[in-house]
Parts: sequence; structure tokens; C-alpha cells
Amino acid sequence: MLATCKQYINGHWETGVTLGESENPSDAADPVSDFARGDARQTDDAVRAAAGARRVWADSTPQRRFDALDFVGTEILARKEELGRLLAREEGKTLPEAIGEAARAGQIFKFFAAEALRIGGEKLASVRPGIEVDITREPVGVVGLITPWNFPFAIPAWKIAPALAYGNTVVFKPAELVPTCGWQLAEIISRAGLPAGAFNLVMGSGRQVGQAIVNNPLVDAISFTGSAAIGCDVLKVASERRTKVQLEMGGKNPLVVLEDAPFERAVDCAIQGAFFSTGQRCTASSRIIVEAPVFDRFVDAMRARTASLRTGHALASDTEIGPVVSNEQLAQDVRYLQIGREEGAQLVTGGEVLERPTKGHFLSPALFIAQPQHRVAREEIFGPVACIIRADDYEHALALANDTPFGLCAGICTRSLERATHFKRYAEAGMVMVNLPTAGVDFHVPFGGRKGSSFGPREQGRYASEFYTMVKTSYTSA
Ligand code: TXE
Repeated sequence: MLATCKQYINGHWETGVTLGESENPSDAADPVSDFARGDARQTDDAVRAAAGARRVWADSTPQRRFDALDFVGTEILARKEELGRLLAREEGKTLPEAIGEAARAGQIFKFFAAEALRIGGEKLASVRPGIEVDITREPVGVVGLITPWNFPFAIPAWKIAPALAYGNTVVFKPAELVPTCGWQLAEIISRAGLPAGAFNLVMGSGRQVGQAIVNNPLVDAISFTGSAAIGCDVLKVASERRTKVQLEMGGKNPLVVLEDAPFERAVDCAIQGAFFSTGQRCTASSRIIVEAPVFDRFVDAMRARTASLRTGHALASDTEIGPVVSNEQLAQDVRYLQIGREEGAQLVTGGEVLERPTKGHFLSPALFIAQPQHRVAREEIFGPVACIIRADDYEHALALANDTPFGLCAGICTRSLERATHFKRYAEAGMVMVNLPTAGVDFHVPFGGRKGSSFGPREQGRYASEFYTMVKTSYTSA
């Protein structure tokens, strides 16, 4: 049975201008939903509704915001198994990963429910006599939230929850590949007691709906996660209009493995970081940089572990690696496998398109030995494809780790406190992991990168207030 998913505009469920069908990447015979695809006009309606609700939501009490967000978090946590199943069907991550992500979304709403109670300010004495200075934080206004397909609950949650907690109104556009998850989240939020227009869901193509959010002058801030190319387009329009903007755009994250690393743990970190969630994570460890003395042994261990990973239907209990999200993404992965071979990277194992009992986009995890200049070692592939690169020593490994246009996350496996401390200091990334996979972060601390990976204030944790609020300085003379 297909769920029919409508848009949510100004407190009403609305059909779109066309109907789309959301597919199950594990099984073409099991479509997930029919969903309403909106257009620019409907997006403008949603933005106007959000603008109309600005004042009432900005003036709402912290208690009201807490209650709404806490309601959403509580329901998501109570339904995490069911929501995880939907996520696994629509996006293709394995069921345990999907349930974990649903739970994460619930935790994020809970976290920001409490943050709504903690919005504070500062009071300072003026340098002039008889004057007091107050520094307060106010909502930005209407925020446009544009999200990718790879974390269809968690990424929307970490944008929607702080937006509402800090008193903004929202126009949310999920990625076209995962509308059902976006709709499901909206359906829960629609029952949370928000005023009409405070939260709106529009669905459809990036070119129509996404672009209409970005172009609308009533939108005061845009938070985007997706590809670098679209992120740059969003930035251009936003900067012309002087709209506040926050971009998360992926990575090519290094995991450095030193000679003194706890060996099995380093292999676990590399396998987990490179291939889990089918490698479709912006924090995936796609460049595994290994010090020469352990290089051959590490390659052998990785070959054996990679080849033993079970790829299959996201809902099957023995699956470790789910399908690639779509045919287009599979084609991109296969194209990069071809590019890797043509440029002389050595395929160690995997990279085969697999047949399974159901018709899905299955690719066995692929491991290359690559040179740093190979495209497979420089460009974000966003699939189960990783490179191992040899480093002469630690200094060389650090230089290789930093030799990338991206800067989201960087990891190191070592027993040396000195090396770990040095790496934490000199890795050119927004996040650093020591003896941990590059993927897998906490929800209560900042998330974001440097260089080509991110632009604007950090997401998540209390640092989210930098983006979702504006500072006001008031002077009072009694
Ligand atoms: O991303 P897009 P896609 C990378 C990854 C992947 C590639 C393409 O390499 O293979 O991007 O994925 C909306 N104005 N990442 O096509 O197109 C779009 O509808 C406004 C890495 O999914 O950037 C969706 O909601 N919005 C990344 C969102 O932008 C537009 C995660 C992202 O879509 C738009 C996802 C426009 N002109 C993809 N065009 C990561 N690193 O986390 C599209 N959109």
C-alpha cells in the first residue's frame, strides 16, 4: 500500500501540481509512496505563510516552544522502529542504521526543546554613566531549509529543531529521493501545536521548489546541505540578496593510520568509516592514509574485511551494506570506478554491480590503492568506494591528509599521545577523530567543516544559535 504524501502549507495539507513516486532502492517492485510535487507558486505560498506567522511564533513563550519540540522528539523516539523501517525502505541504509538515525532525530528535537528554555543574553554596564547595555538574541525570521537524501530524518531534524526553538518560522524542502521521510516528519510536527504557517513542507525538484526558496526575498536565512555545485549557486544568490546562509557540502575525509596504531581497531575504523551507510556520508573515510611500515599488512586486512561485507536488501537481517540510493548515484559510483582504473589506481577488491533476489542498486564495496593525485582520491564519490594511500611517515601522512579542497573531518589511529595531539592541532578540518571512524558524531556539539566543505556558522549543539538568531544590543538610560 502506497502512502500518499501531501505538502503542508499554512496549516493545511495540499496536493502538488504533479505526483511523484518514491522508490525503494533495495526493491524496484516495492515503491514507498506517491507524493505531491509542488512548484514555484506553491513554494511562494509557503514562504508567505511563514512570513505571516513570524510575529506570533517569535513572540511565543519558551514553554510553548519547549512543549512543541518535546512532543515531536517524544513521538519520534516512541516510533523509532517504524520510522527506521520507512527510512531503510526509502533511502536504503540498513535497518539498525536507520533506527539509529530515527532515534537521533528524536534526541535532536529533545535537545532543542530544552535549548528553547535557555535562550539568554547579557547585561553589561555601559562605559557611560547611568546607562545599561543589554545584548539579546532574536529570531532571524523565515528560514528556508534544503536537505539531501542521505540522512532524511537527522539532517532535517538538526535544521528544523533549532530553527523553531529560536523562534523562526520554517519552509522545509526535503530531497526528491526521500519525500516520504520528509512528509512523515512534517506529519508529526503538524500535530505539535504550532501556529499555522510556522512550519511548512514543500516537495519537488531542486530546480523549481529549491530555487524558489532561495530566490524569495521574504526568506531571511537559508540552510543547505547537499552538493558543492548547488551549494555555490545558493551562496551566489544569497549573497546578492545579503541573506544569511549556511552550507554543508561534503568531504573527502582522511583517516591516517600510523605504524603504532592499535591495528584491529584501525581496520574497524576504516571499514566502518568508509563503507557503512554505503559510504553515502559526508563524513565517510574515503582516503585511508597508511604509514609505510604497516601498509601491506593493512591492505591485506582491509581486502579480507571489505570482501567479507554482506551487501543486500536494507531490511534483510544479515545485510551490512545496503543498496546505493538511486540509479543515478550508482552510475556515478561506477563511473568513478572506471576513472580510477583508467588513471592507474589499483582495485584491491569489490566494485561489482551485484544481482540480488530483488531488483535494487547493489554495489560491492570497492577499495583502491591510489596515488594522491588520482581523481578517486580527490573528488567526493559518495558511494562505497575508498582509497588507500601510502605515506612515508607521519609528516607525510599529515600533509596528504590536508592536501584536499575539503575540510570536514579528519581521523588518526595511533597510540602516540604526541602524534594525536599534533594531528588535532594541525589537521585542516572542522572535526577531528582520534582512534575513531571519521563518521559518527554526537548531536549536542557543533558539526561542520572548513575549506570547501562548509560555509557559515556551525550546525548542531548550542552553536546552532549563531545561525538561527540575530544579536541586538540595547542601551537604556533610566
Ligand atoms: O545533491 P543536490 P543530490 C553530493 C554527492 C551526490 C551529489 C548529488 O556527491 O552524489 O551531491 O546529490 C536541492 N536550488 N551530495 O542530487 O542536487 C535538492 O532538491 C536549490 C553530498 O541529492 O545538491 C536537494 O533537496 N536547491 C551531500 C538538495 O538541494 C536545490 C549530500 C541537495 O541536492 C537546487 C547529498 C537548486 N538549484 C549529496 N538543486 C553531503 N556531502 O552531505 C537541487 N537542490
